[in-house]
Amino acid sequence: MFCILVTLIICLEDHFHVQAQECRLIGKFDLHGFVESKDHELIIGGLFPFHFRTILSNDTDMEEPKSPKCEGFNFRALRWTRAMMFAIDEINKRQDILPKISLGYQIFDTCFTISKSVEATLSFLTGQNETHPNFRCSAGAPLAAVIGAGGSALSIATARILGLYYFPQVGYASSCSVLSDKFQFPSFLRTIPSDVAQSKGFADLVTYFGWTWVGTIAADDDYGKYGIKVFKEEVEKNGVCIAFSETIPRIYSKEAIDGIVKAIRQSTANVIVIFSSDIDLSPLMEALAESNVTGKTYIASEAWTTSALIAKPQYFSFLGGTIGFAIRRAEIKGFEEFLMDIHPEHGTGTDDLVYEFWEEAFNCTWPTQRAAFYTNITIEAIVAGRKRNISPRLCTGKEKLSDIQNTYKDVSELRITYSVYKSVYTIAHALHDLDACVKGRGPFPGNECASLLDFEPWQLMYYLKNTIFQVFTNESIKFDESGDVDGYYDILNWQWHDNKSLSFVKIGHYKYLASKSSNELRIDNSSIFWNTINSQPPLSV
Ligand code: TCR
Repeated sequence: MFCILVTLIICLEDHFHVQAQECRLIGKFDLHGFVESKDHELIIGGLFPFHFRTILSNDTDMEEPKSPKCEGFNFRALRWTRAMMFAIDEINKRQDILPKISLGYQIFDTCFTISKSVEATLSFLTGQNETHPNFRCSAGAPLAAVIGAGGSALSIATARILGLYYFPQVGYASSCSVLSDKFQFPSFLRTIPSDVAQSKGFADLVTYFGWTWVGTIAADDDYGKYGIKVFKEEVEKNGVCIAFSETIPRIYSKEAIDGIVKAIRQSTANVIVIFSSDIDLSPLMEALAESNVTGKTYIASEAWTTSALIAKPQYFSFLGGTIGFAIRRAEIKGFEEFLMDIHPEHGTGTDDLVYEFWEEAFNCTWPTQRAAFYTNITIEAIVAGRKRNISPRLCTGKEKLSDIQNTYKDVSELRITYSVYKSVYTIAHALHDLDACVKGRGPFPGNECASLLDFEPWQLMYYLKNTIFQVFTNESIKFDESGDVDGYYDILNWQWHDNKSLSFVKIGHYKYLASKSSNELRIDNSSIFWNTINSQPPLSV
């Protein structure tokens, strides 16, 4: 992009007889992603964390820096991505939304890191790779809007760039309260409620049970820090005191984790509020499992309430009885079949994510990728640019998804997945409204309309902000002036059945309407499982 810009500036400058400078390409992105834009008229961009982290490399100043590779396959994110594809498919088949055009997608892996998300955003805007659409030059399919980027820290970084162009971005999981600030993030909307609602809900919950002495733990990112900040402000109004306030480090540190375990053990507070993503939280849970700290009740923020990374049987002795907030859930008809219809050899052939999925899910190695590493039991190697452990077993391609348990195909708690689905529909409805504009009665200067295949990003923004629609659940979706939806949460309680399985039992709900400043907490006390000696609500005073 810079190169093109510089060239343009040079042209202009030349015109004014200023001396031209030379321009050259610096650095190259290395993005993991895929695109399905053939024969489509408009593209929707997507950002998903297919991997949990980037691999730390010891870069030196002696060679050209490279974009890091990623590791740790995230099955849940693949399910979210498939929800985006599913929704696009559905819209393309429907006659009542955008009947005249078909949508495609372009999706990148954020690896749960800011740097990768920013790389991908720049790619969206510049279309650096030839096969990628470039919304600035309308050859090929233009990019209409972007969905993502997962965690708030990533969305904040990408929204700052997209905001410069007023380029529409719809978040499906970024709930941090700062994203409501339209001075900073003018082109950001989301289908997940702002955490202001959740933090207020936690405060109401704590007050409801009469707890006045609680501990807090936050992930070291915008989500954790702002979530706990608002929670503290709210509870302090009600006279609740904070017993301790810990932060989970971003980069694993045994001392820091042990310090948190110690704080939990030594504190007399029996109720602990944790605002963190499941990924950041898992080392702490691992340490708690080893330390035998019991008798505490945890309040879970939405990001780990139903996570398979945390809701493990081996954690139940100390995590049973957890109470968590969860965003709306839906059963999406046809989605399970769509999820099951995945195979490395049935795709476009270029999509190594599906190969990686298959290898991770079945703990085998795809023959063509493995060839060079035939003999060792597990060797760390670079396979298709990825550093990972290689299984000695070869995949046959005949493995059956129906034979295994896997987070990817688990459709029992479609919440963020449903939010992704709604994000796609938000964009489709806005595009549809844009197209329905009646000539001479449009909202733009001179009563102009925008044209579906050649609009400016801000023109779509207008329609996004004003769109109101219903999805199959009869949920009605509309955005307030901050780009936020109403806050609604199911309140779930972790219960154990027959010593075998864990279930998330709905024990109530919380509603918060920012516009009306109204909130409603409903709890059915009798259905709660408390992990205390007398099975009564814990005392934390
Ligand atoms: N908001 C978090 C990220 C997040 C998440 C999740 C990540 C949410 N829910 C579920 C993984 C799974 C809620 C944020 O950073 O804003």
